[in-house]
Amino acid sequence: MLATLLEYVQQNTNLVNELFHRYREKGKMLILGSDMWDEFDTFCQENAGSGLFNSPLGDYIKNAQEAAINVSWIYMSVRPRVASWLYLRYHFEEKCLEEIPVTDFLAFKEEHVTGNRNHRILEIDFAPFEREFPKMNQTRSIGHGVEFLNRNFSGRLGSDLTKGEKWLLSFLRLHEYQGKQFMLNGRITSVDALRKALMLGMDFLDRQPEKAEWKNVEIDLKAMGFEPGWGRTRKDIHKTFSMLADLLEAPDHNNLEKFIGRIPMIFNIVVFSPHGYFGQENVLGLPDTGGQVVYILDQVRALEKEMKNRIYQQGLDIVPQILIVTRLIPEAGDTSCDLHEEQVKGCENVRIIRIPFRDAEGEIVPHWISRFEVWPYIEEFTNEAEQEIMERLERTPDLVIGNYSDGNLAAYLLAQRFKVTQCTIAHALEKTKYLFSSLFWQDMEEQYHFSCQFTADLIAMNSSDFIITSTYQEIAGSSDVVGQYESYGTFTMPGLLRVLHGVDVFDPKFNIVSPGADDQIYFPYNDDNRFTELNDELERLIFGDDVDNCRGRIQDKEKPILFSMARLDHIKNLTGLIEWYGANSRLREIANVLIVGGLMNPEDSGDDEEKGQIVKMHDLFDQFGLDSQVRWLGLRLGKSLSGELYRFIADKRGAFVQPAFFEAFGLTVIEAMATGLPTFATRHGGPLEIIEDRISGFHIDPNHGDQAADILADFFERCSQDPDHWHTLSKGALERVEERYTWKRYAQRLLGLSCVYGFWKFATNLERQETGRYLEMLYHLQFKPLAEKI
Ligand code: UDP
Ligand code: LCN
Repeated sequence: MLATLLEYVQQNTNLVNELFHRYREKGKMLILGSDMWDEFDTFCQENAGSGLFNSPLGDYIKNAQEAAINVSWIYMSVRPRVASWLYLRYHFEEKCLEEIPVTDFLAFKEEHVTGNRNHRILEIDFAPFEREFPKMNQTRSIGHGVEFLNRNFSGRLGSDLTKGEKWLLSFLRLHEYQGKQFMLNGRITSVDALRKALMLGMDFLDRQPEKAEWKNVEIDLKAMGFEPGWGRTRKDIHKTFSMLADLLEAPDHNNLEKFIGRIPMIFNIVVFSPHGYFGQENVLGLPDTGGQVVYILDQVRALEKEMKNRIYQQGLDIVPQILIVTRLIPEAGDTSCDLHEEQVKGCENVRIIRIPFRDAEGEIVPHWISRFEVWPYIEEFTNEAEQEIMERLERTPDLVIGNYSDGNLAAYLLAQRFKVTQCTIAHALEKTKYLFSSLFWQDMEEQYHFSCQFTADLIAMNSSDFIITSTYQEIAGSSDVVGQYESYGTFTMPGLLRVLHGVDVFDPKFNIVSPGADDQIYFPYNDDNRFTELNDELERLIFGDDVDNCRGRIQDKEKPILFSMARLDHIKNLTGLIEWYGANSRLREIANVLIVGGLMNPEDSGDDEEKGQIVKMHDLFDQFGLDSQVRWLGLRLGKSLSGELYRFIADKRGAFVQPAFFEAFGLTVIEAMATGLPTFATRHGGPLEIIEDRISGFHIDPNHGDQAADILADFFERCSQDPDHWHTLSKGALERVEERYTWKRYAQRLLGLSCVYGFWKFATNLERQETGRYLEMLYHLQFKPLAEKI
């Protein structure tokens, strides 16, 4: 408790002052929480017996996130618990510690960067708009927004039955498709009439033959006021009637969610994913092109299947449609990104629509551009998309899903125009990937344009009706790591804006809906239906000498293989893995390495970061003499080949390593695990949650490569003595994926959420108008001028 801390500081003035002086003596303007803790630890050892280590101050320093220091003051931010923050300052001469408002903390940090005391800056604060809005308050509820919302909403229905029932009634009248009315017709004009009609309807259905379907009872039910959409079979229609009758009698949150989930609402979906190369083949591994593409293609397949299933059960004959809207790149190399339209394989009615980026003169931008540079193009791109969407769907979509910061901004623009439900998916928020990305944004502006990106993120997060995340940590981190969304709660970009309440992780719009791995491709290594026809090709790629774009020739084919596959970005740290391996003789003795990613020649790459990694990789091969133990393939493998590759490595009792400095989620991690390959993955980001350490894989720390290499060496040494060890980990990985990461569950949940949040949007739209207006200003007055500057 804060009072205990303040009391402790008062009673131990000298000791505390000495400690804070130590921080000042470090001579840094900003100190990270981890460095504060290390210094504190040393100080406590020097002052053994002072009791400081276990004191209230110790608790706060342990949870300190950062400190800013000048000659007189030290200002600190502390995160005592997940998603809970407080700000303190200490005066060196007056020796007093006090709590301060967040604005003061941010202003103090700004002063460090700008050097001036003018604290007048645009302050962004969404809190006043949310005052009336229900919020969760338990950290374990974070990411389970829909459950909370349903409880809250059924409470509202219960407390003001007349109003709630009227909402339901008018909501049920909304649904139609191409002029065909669903659920209710004009005969039912009041809630009482609805109640009576439901009774009559159920009595009538009870008298119908077991096998009766909607078409057999349609005429009678229509006469009572019902239209299609209640169900295909007699049983289903009866069930939906009874659910509504129960709701009208006594609202209950489980029942509400189930009932709303049965209403036919989602027939057409638009999915935005503008940046990178969005294609079905030959794109994975290209710059800015990785998991997001895989995720969306698997997502739409699963969604179409589930939509068809639901529509069928609702008794309707509508063919659902999904449009993926991405960027058209005329200079598309050997990809199909120069095609205007493509059918998605394995789907009936899912298309990729490509819209070009146009410069200020309206000319099409011909080449790939980095995801950090897309901002000036998004508005026009969305305008053109709007026309294309209307031409194809001939109506507004029922749901717009945004992906990554640019796609989410496009989704905001379109959903706002069409007044439809908006879903946000971040995939990977850049803010936490780069140290001090907001405080020192100006130093990174030329390369990253975070001024645009973080503003766009704030707009999308606050405009969307619901946000889907792959893990809990993506929202609120863990006890010692700040969540990706949480980092948008409070931050400052000196000279640009100061965010007091940017996004609230307790907002019920957050829902964890984890993706899966395509089970047609990533299935267990001991399955009967292996792609055996690919064996020779894999043998050649891994061991052969007639392969283009590769380096290294593995000599000892009997050793297990340590496999990693990623884009050759700095953050993926493939070069780090090679360095750990090169320097660890135990590991080199017991295993070989296979790397898939990137290109062989830096000149072939158009991406500076990739070029740097290619050069570094070659240097490491030379430095450690790795050519007989490491194979590096600078190739883009097709999906089937990469699926079979994981299994090939598993056959040889190898393992998969994901060594990234940070990984938002990590599809390769669940792909590897789904094939039964023991997996070692970074503890920074999603894999920390995906893997249970030493049960379904291993956590490794990319900042302590020597330890990571030892963990790997220990594993292989133990497996060579006890082969069961490998099997235990393999089984653990398979079970984990089966239990948590499947696309079927994903699609069911996403569609359920779309219905509930659609209802919620309908019921509370008026309450959210102010936020909408505020966002519009943020977009036009802040975002657009910044984007135009790029
Ligand atoms: N991938 C691939 N070839 C490559 C690199 C990646 O097929 O050279 C695939 C990989 O199988 C996975 C996706 O691209 O499906 C990468 O997703 P992940 O979430 O691991 O990382 P991201 O690239 O999105 O950061
Ligand atoms: C982007 C990333 O960086 C990965 O961590 C995710 O797995 C991928 O998107 C899919 O969401």
